[in-house]
Amino acid sequence: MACADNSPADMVTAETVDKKPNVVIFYVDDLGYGDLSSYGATQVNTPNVDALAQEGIRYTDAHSSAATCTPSRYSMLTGQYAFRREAAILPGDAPLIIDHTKPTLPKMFKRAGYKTAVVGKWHLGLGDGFVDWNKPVKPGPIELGFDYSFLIPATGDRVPTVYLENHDVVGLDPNDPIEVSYEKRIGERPVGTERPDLLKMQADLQHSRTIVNGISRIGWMKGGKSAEWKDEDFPFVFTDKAKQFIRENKEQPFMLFFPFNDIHVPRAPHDMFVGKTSMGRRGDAIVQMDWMTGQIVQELKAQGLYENTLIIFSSDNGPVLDDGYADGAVEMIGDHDPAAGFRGGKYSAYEAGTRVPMIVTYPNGLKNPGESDALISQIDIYRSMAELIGLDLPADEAFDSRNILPAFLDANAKGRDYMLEESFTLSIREGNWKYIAPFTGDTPDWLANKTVETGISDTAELYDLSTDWQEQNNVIEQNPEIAKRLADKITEIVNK
Ligand code: NG6
Ligand code: CA
Repeated sequence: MACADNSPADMVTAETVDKKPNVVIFYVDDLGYGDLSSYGATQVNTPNVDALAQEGIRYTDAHSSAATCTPSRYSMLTGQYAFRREAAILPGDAPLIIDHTKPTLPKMFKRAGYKTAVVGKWHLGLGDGFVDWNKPVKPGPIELGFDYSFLIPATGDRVPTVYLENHDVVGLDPNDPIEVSYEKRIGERPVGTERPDLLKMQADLQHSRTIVNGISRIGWMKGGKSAEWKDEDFPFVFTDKAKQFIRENKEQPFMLFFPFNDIHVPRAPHDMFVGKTSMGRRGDAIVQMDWMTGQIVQELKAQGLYENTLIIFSSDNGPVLDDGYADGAVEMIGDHDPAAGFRGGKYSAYEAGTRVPMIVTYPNGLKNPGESDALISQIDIYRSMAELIGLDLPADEAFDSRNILPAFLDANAKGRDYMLEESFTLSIREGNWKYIAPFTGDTPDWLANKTVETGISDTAELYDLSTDWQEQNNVIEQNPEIAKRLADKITEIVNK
């Protein structure tokens, strides 16, 4: 991309344009297709994200690769389907589920000379067996190819409720070591079941163990008092770390993966955002997430990096209202539809499980902004970004990922012709056909208490989204050949 004219001002531009683009991935947790004002929400305003949508490409058929967090993240960072690793939602003391001796998305960026960072929620496991939080915790993101990491080790609702910076728990007092258990109660801290009076919000049994910062969590934790986080500080802590990484690496290309805690439970937005919507904590957490996005985009602009940065904004799975805490999400929802009419939500094989907002901006490189209906899976970020930064990957690296870079740069370009979706079962899209494989396996006990429609059935389902985008009429009996073709396609992918 050289400049025709070489006046001094244009030379500067040419230099910036020739530098490889930075890549920033904003990854919201549990944000539904209908949760942004740029995707039709009216009860919540998301001006910062909407500005990205206005300027870049706004996708209407983009998908997380799974309907829950760990598998979606696994696929994004490895370019392989999570079922190959049987990656399901992980406990907070689980070992790292990505093989750190194999290629990963951050290692791929490093090969091209990038600095890489992850700032936010991890939930991919840490260590290689039992984790001693008082010693350097590894392997983890550093071993996977991130030069810098600042993390919530699992999720906001799981112990340990401490930050992990690179290999170490931040602010830990060696005289007050941390211990974590997912089996039995340990330590002196009160638990939710016994001390509901201490709680900011009541929780289901699973989330009623150790209380930290007035919020009961999944699992028990002992010690580590000086290292405890305060959930309300998240928006400042994480944006500060991200901004610092951007400033420190502005001279060379970088990749920043920014997985939010918001709008996952427990939702505990800072006072600055409380009451900003009529929807209570869940709505206010969306506003907080939008503010954080704006802060980081502003930093990119302040450093003169925005034009040459490709931003991907998306979510790890569909929406859920009640995910274990009585935080008013259900009662205060009003007319808001977090799934924008699509069936299901988080955990579900129906469309709302994985059809999420996705926005791409890249002022120096977008060929065509606007609305795109390309079929896209986040698993394709791996190979598409490799193409963007000029790497030719061996066939066995990220082998489930597809290079669909044109669809990331041009609102009129085509995406995938078919796409696998993971939930408790597997589904597949081919154009507007949606096939859901039958499922007879086990599901976690708590799933029965969720109001989400899982889409699980012991018989297969087929929907024609062109006439039935809400997946109401199973047309499998009328279309046996199509169902067979799609079932065979799943088998082919599974056996690849
Ligand atoms: C479930 C939790 C839920 C949430 C989810 C992970 C229970 C009853 N529910 O096990 O609250 O933490 O895991 O969400 O424990 S995800 O977005 O990270 O996949
Ligand atoms: Ca999630």
